[in-house]
Amino acid sequence: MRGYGAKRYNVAVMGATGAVGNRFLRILEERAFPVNNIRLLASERSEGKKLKFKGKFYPVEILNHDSFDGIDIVLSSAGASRSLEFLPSAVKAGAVCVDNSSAFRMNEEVPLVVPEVNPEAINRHKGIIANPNCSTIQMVVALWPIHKVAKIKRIVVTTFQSVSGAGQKKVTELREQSKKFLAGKKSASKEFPHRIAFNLIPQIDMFLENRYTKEEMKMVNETRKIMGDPYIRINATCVRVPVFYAHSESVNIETERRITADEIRKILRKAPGIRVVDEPEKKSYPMPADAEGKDDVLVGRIREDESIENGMSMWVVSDNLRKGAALNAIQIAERLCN
Ligand code: 25A
Ligand code: L14
Repeated sequence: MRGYGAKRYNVAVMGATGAVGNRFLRILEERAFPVNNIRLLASERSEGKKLKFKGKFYPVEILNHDSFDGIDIVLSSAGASRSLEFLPSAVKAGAVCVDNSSAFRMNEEVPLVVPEVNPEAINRHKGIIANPNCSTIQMVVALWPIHKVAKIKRIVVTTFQSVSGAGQKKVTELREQSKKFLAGKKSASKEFPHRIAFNLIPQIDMFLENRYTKEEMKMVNETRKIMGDPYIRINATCVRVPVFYAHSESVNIETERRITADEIRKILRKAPGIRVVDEPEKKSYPMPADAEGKDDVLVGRIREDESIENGMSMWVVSDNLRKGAALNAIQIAERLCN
């Protein structure tokens, strides 16, 4: 990176006008990231818009191959096709890119990083570091401390994913559809394959030949890469739910070594990026409404799976736009600056 060791960095945000782009700007402010200049990049549709950063308005520029002149760090959230097309130009211009899309995640040359799990992988980068899928991030943050002491052999996960994971337009669709539905009116589904208001859709991303969705297979492959264990057996079912922000997951694991629910609570209480919320007698457990806007991954409902030898079930909730996207990427960028 140009100016490595210098105090402040020139940062470009690709997809700055989107749901993740918005969180990028807020979190850079909150964490006082050492920004020298900021450049906001998006499509022609956003030309002329101005976005606020640290109390000042900055114009949105149209993303092109010359956008990265003088840029040290690129934070990208404009989708996989834009990342494939433009990040090579950013790397040529000398920038390091933290990419939120799925474009480079399984590329062997590209580290796939969750700082709580595999921060050391950052050092192997050749200009691009991939930020994992939101559902994968929150799951591995919760499971890594357990894997270290008890070795996880198998994971069965069902996700309950909020609409914001798929962008700002999906958030608007849930809001508008809900209003119309309650008013007894019909409303078309433009963004989702079916009505999302007062419904669940067991499809996120497209179906593959094995009848799983791409999102489900991302959880399998990305988890193995991040945890550095190609043998963990994983089965995922990903479901879209009518929630605006934060993804929830029912996670069941089988471990090699026996571990109790009490031990897991103790380990997770000390683990970075996690808040244990597990007092069922007080009706206390993680919920998306409580995770929205927060940085921590919330873990609760931790209980032994009595149907197998060494099994455990838990419930994991996190803000998909923060830890699932922008926050994790900025935590990676922070390590680049140290
Ligand atoms: O590869 P794809 O298929 O294009 O996928 C992109 C999708 O992935 C989401 C992203 O969210 C988008 O839905 N996404 C990206 N990273 C993600 C992550 N980690 C993620 N989702 C979850 N987790 P988004 O919709 O919130 O943000 C979109 C941003 O991408 C910019 N963008 C799109 N095309 C671009 C581009 N930037 C540069 N060049 C391109 N060709 C996009 O900017 C936004 O910042 P924008 O200017 O296109 O959108 C600004 C506003 O306009 C709205 N809008 C978008 N499309 C249309 C539209 N309005 C009218 N008509 C449209 N066709 C947006 O809602 C936004 O408010
Ligand atoms: O691989 O909820 O980052 O539709 C982007 C879209 C994750 C899921 C990714 C969604 C996906 C997300």
